[in-house]
Order: sequence, then C-alpha cells, then structure tokens
Amino acid sequence: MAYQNIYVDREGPLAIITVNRPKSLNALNSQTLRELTQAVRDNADQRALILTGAGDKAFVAGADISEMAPMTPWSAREFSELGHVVTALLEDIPCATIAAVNGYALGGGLELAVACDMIFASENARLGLPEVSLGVTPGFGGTQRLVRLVGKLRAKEMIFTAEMIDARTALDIGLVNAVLPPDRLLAHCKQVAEKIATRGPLAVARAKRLVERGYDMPLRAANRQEAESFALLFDTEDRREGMRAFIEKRSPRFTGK
Ligand code: DAK
Repeated sequence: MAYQNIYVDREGPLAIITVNRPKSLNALNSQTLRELTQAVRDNADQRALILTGAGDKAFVAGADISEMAPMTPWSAREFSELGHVVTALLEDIPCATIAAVNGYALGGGLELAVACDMIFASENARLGLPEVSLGVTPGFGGTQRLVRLVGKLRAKEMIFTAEMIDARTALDIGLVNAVLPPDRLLAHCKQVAEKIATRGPLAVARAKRLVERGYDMPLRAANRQEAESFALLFDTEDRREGMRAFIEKRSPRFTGK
C-alpha cells in the first residue's frame, strides 16, 4: 500500500510510523486511519513500533473535524469502527508499541496514544479529550482506556470539561511514562524500544498479552493464565538461551523460537 498520510521508517528491529498531515495538525481522517491500520499490521513482526506525528506542534490533534462535520449517524459509526480497529490492533500485536507524543494529543490522537503500551511526551505536549465541546463523546475508546489508566475521577474531569492538560500534569496522573525535552523525545523512545528489542521476543509478546487480557479478568483466572504462559515458555529455545547466557555471563542471542 502506498501511503499518502503517514510514513514508515524501519531502523533494524524498530518501525517508526509518523502521521504526516502537519497542515491539519496530523488530524485523523478515514484514509489516515486505514493507512495506520495497514502499517501497524505490516510491522507487527518488528520488535517495537513507535508512533509519532510530523512537525513540532502535534502528535495528532484528533479525528478530522472537517471530515466528521457532514457525517450521518451511520457514517459516524463506520468512522468510529476504523478507530477501534487500529487501537485494538495496537493492543493485540505481539510487538511493543510506544507513542512519542510530540505536541497536541487530542481526541482521537490521545485515544491512539492510550492504546499504545507506553507513552512518552515532550515538554510542550498538551493532552485532552475535547469531544464534548464538539457535541460528541470520544469515539475511539477514550471513555474506556483513559479510565483504566488514570481512574474514573481524573478521566471524567478530562472528558466532561474537555480541557487539555500539560505534559507535567499528565505525568503526575500516570497518563505518560516520562516527559522529555522536544529534541530528546524520539531518541528516548528509540532507546526504550531498542532495550525491549534485546529481550526475549516470545516473553515480551506473552507479557504484553497477559497484561492486556488479564486486566479485565478475575485475579485468580489471570494468575492461572500467567502460570501457564510461564510454563509454556520453558519449552522454548529463547528460555534455554536466556538462562544459559546468564550462567555463562554473556548477553543472550534470542531467536524468537
Ligand atoms: N481536524 C481538522 N483540522 C484540524 C484539527 C482537527 N482535529 N485540528 C486542527 N486542525 C487544523 C485547523 O483547522 C487549522 O487548519 P487551517 O485553518 O490552517 O486550514 C490547522 O489545523 C492549524 O490549527 P489551528 O490554526 O487551530 O492551530 P492553533 O495552534 O491555533 O490551535 C489546537 C491548535 C489543537 C488547539 C486547535 O487546532 C484545535 O482545537 N483543534 C481541534 C482539536 C480537537 O477538538 N480535537 C478533537 C477532535 S474530535 C466518534 C468518532 C470519533 C471521535 C468522536 C466520536 N464517533 C463516531 C462517535 C473523535 C473525535 C475527535 O477526535
């Protein structure tokens, strides 16, 4: 697929997907959502995937309001589905996903970020769910994922007031992992991604699935699932290599088998 609104850079085990519509602050129209879905799918076998926005002003300033304005309830439903597909995919793929929030992350932009495994923000980032100021609710999972990250009280305040918060406040409420100077953001995300890429790929993928799936399960069932995964990984070459490397005091050479 030739992309018009995003670009993808592969750097060894990492893929960097950049939403590239800086004139509209990287707003997500349906074409961009389709391209993102394709790019995430095509790069799911990389070890880590970084999502960011082009330019120095915005990660993604939300769903494209000019495309949404004339929508009927039916086309709005279809549009919402596109957002749900890409956000669910980000949670389902085995590789780690990192949002590099380099400016505004609003509405659908924040919803995209909170579907990633980690969020790093630049000092100039502003995050929010302004949908109710447009007369709609968040439509790409914002009412659900944000609550799980920051709790009901904070999420409701953000959703009901539609106010943006700055990067420091986002850090204080546990919405981002860390705040970096703008010129250090991408390098930091790459560092974290490269670190993850040195770890056992099957173990990282399993751990991601356990966290995602276990979150909504009763604790006992989730712990049982964890025990089963742990046991299954004992039958892998990576597990043997990881433990052998420790005993031989060298770095492991994981093959994903
Ligand atoms: N969509 C389209 N264009 C956008 C945009 C957006 N979300 N955000 C910015 N732009 C465009 C502006 O219109 C402007 O275009 P020109 O006038 O230059 O042609 C250009 O980007 C630069 O923006 P500004 O001139 O406004 O820049 P400022 O620095 O003054 O302000 C801002 C930056 C981010 C504060 C401001 O642009 C802003 O408030 N933008 C809108 C942010 C927003 O409300 N985002 C949430 C969108 S709603 C659903 C499905 C999906 C959703 C909801 C429901 N269902 C089906 C139920 C999702 C909803 C959303 O994400």
